[in-house]
Amino acid sequence: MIKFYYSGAPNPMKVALMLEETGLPYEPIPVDTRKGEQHTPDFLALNPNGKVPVIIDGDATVFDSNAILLYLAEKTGQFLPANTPKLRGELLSWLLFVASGVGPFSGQSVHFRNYAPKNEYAINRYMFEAQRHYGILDARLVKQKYLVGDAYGIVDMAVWGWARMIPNALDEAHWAKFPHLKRLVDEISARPAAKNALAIKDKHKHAFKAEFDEEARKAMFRHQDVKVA
Ligand SMILES: N[C@@H](CCC(=O)N[C@@H](CS)C(=O)NCC(=O)O)C(=O)O
Repeated sequence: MIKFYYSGAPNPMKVALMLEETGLPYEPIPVDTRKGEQHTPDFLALNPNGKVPVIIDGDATVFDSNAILLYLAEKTGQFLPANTPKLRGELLSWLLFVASGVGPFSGQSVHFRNYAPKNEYAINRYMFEAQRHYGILDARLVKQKYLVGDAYGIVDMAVWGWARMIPNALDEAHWAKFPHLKRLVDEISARPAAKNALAIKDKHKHAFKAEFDEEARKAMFRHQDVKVA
């Protein structure tokens, strides 16, 4: 049974989607990042980066959401394009584009728009970059139904994790700029696996802290208490 360390945030949710899509048996284990559970020695032994998601599968411990997607796809042989050099190249390029661009810029955009002291320069930079990345995905989806190959796969799942949060990273009105991406996100959100992924915490009665109070800020924004610059 795979152990799945998770919260309801975008990166764990894309892995939840993949676990549900594959039908692999898994045990979800809540990590309440607003209470600082990601910084305990036991959790850091699984992921020294102190973030969710993580999975344990037998003697394999895998952290970082896109690595986990690829691991599970290779384990099951599902949600991967045909194993040709052309499609393998596209898979790696687009998966890492999501990992290194879409996720981090969206995350910083959410942070500066919603949590940081108001800084117009930072807000504009991260919204610009998030919007630019989503525009690249949208342009690709004009030409093809899914991001890699001709079938739904792990890159689509990786994008779903973040793109469904576009109203947070940009704002609701920005959806109008990405009609093809919206079509993909809506299609995935309608799948039973996506509904099950988003319902894990209710199904298992996992109560995550709802308030974003001082404890949560200290757990998640540790730079506030450390002078680096
Ligand atoms: N590159 C990592 C990023 C993971 C990440 O940022 N996870 C967030 C939730 S989406 C988290 O654990 N935040 C808690 C914290 O930063 O303290 C991945 O893709 O898994």
